[in-house]
Amino acid sequence: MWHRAFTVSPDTPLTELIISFGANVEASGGVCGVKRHADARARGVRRIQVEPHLSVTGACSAQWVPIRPKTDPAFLFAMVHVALHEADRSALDIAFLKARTSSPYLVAPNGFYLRDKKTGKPLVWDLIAKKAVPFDRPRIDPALEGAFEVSGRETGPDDEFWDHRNATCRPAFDHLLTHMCTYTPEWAAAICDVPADTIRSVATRFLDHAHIGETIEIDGVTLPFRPVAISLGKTVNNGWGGYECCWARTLLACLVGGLEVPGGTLGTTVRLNRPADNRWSSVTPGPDGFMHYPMNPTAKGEWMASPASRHAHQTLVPLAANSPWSQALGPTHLAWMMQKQGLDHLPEPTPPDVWFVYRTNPAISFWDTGAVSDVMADFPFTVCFAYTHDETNHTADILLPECTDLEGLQLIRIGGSKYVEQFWNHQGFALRDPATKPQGEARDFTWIATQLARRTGLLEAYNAAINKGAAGVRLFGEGYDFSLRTDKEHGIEDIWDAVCRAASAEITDGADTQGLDYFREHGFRTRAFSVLQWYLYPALVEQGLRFELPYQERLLRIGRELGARLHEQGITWWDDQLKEYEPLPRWQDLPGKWERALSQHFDVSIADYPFWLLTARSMQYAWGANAGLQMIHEVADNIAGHGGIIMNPAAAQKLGLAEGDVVEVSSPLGKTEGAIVLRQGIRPDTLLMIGQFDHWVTPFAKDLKAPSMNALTPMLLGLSDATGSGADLVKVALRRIGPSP
Ligand SMILES: Nc1nc2c(c(=O)[nH]1)N[C@H]1C(S)=C(S)[C@@H](COP(=O)(O)OP(=O)(O)OC[C@H]3O[C@@H](n4cnc5c(=O)[nH]c(N)nc54)[C@H](O)[C@@H]3O)O[C@H]1N2
Ligand SMILES: Nc1nc2c(c(=O)[nH]1)N[C@H]1C(S)=C(S)[C@@H](COP(=O)(O)OP(=O)(O)OC[C@H]3O[C@@H](n4cnc5c(=O)[nH]c(N)nc54)[C@H](O)[C@@H]3O)O[C@H]1N2
Ligand SMILES: [Mo]
Repeated sequence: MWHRAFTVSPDTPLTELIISFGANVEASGGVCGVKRHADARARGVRRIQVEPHLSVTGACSAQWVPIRPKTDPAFLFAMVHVALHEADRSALDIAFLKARTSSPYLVAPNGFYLRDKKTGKPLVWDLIAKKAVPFDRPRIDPALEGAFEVSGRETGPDDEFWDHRNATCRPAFDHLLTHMCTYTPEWAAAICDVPADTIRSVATRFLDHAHIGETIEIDGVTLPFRPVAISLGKTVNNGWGGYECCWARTLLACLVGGLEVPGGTLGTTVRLNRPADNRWSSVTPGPDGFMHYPMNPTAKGEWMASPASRHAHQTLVPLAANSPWSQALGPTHLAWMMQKQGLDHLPEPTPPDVWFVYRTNPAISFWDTGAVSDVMADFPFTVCFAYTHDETNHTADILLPECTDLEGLQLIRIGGSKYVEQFWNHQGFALRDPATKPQGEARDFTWIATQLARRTGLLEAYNAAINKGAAGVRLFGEGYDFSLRTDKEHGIEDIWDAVCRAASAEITDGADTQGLDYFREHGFRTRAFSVLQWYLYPALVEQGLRFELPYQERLLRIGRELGARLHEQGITWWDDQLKEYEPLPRWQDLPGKWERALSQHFDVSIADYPFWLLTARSMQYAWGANAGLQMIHEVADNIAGHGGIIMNPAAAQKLGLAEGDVVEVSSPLGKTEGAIVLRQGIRPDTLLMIGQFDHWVTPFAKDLKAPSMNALTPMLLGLSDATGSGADLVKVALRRIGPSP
């Protein structure tokens, strides 16, 4: 829920209704996603696509709801309102709310849970004994609604506490009821530019399809069956508003008991809550009956005052945790911004002595690509792995020509429940075996890595890391050991042969140990993976754990602590972000937040920039990576939406613009140009540029003259939310500069 990325998926094979807020799965879901959704449609699933432009996903959905950009939280809050204040309580899964969420926990006067003085456990009001008892007391019936006179201890940030005697406290669920009271469909209609009836009917359908009380048998185990799910796309779950959307999406799932159960909303890849091999093993007990989450410390003396990364992710974002993945989270743009100007009370920024670049092209893909390119051009020493000339490796001191995917050797883990829309009945390994000889001087990545290790004197550590599993499989286990000798250099095939043997052993519990030859002959090797493991619910029940919804007490506490730590250090530039640490999020004027940030920073009148500019994935393009392939261009050209700036015909007519006209699109930051593509499937106040183009070096792609929003989208502290994320959208103006060529 908290880190807002793509680790959530509907249980597409079983669900009946998917409400998608800008999740463009028919373009972005990969082969599996597209197949799963096609199969689901054949089964009669209904998908409602809520987004400002009609994506290919919207085009093959049952309904398209053209919402105003960045107003999704209002729509979702109104759905919560309908569930709580318009529907009968029997539409909700009360048993799930009582046992699997924080709904019954009593909230004390300062906003933290009321706790048992002796054990520190949160208290609930037991309707049977008519008194407050610890949440985990057996055979109780905890109240969800009402106000109760209770005594106990409330624990705030930094070990602050308050003892209460006969204080009036209400359960978290009751606080939720009050909190959502004013967020009616009529209220949301004005914000989202969507009729109240449409919002109400989407909410009602969601409740109607939830099948409260029904069960389904999965691998011999009876589980709840709740075939409704909500998915969020990358412009919705990122940037300001992301917290509100993720909270409301996950809360709606909880209200109908549809979180981590068949048909409902599921997590996928484990990124932060280690170990990552299996979702069940990431479920361990944390405080107060909730799952453990490896929050970065915010307590006095434990908080990381001096950041270990250039974007200070552990310092600024407790939720980023500290797994190998965590560096990719947090406000990564701060690292680029600070190269130009440091931030008060953080260490003086320094450029990297050596910058390694692998499979990324930020000179095209990042925000404010002009500024990013300037910064990288100044780096003292840049090394790029490369298979083609591109805009980022253009500034490299050394290029290491690397095999493409068809030329290199690698054993890859497959199956299980890894990645969005990827849930399998099997798991195991597949071999990527060279289909052709490398071109020119290109070398296999394994060879390059081994040489770098040897020539830098890191060979022993490098081999030891491979033995420990750095190549994807640990080379030793019970009854087998294919560890490489650490003191010598190993060949590409020797390394992968050992990995293949360990993989065979891992998958057969040590019975088989065939190597590379086996995989060359068979291609892959798998074993059964129980569908039961798609769902966390059984693991939660077994350990008696809950989801911390609706009320985010932990977030409130760490937010206060983080604020205290930052202020002790004199840092006030993160104050806006600190406000996001609310136990129950409130609506804030998000479109206005963008408009204010842009007009203040660039000192412009935002009325001069009347359009929202958005972006969307193209199924044919893998980011900007294959934009250099003629064949991809040919295929993409057959799909509507490519090659220009998507605009609504009515809006174009007002400006005297026609299909194919070349226009200049300018934001307060910068300009680009392209041809107008007229489509009814976009709001009149919105423009869209598909993908990430603007190439000026990459062969072939540079001749496409396809526009990108990235030169127009600024990196602004004010547009970074508390997790450091931002969204790909900006306000722009249009000016005709020529007729269609
Ligand atoms: N306009 C716009 N910009 C966006 C987005 C958007 O929707 N619109 N989306 C954003 C998002 S969510 C993301 S994740 C980023 C992604 O942006 P990036 O991470 O920059 O991804 P790519 O453009 O795919 O860059 C991959 C680079 O790796 C190279 N490459 C590919 N395969 C290999 C290989 O086997 N070996 C080597 N050595 N190199 C290889 C390719 O040539 C390419 O230059 O873009 C962001 N930027
Ligand atoms: N073929 C292919 N697949 C990919 C990728 C790829 O490059 N190529 N990249 C992968 C990666 S890294 C990522 S991050 C994912 C991204 O996958 P998605 O999250 O599906 O992202 P997009 O396709 O960019 O989705 C953009 C959609 O969001 C809508 N949108 C924009 N702003 C708003 C808003 O304010 N509210 C609402 N409701 N909708 C809005 C747009 O109309 C558009 O339809 O795709 C992954 N899959
Ligand atoms: Mo992404």
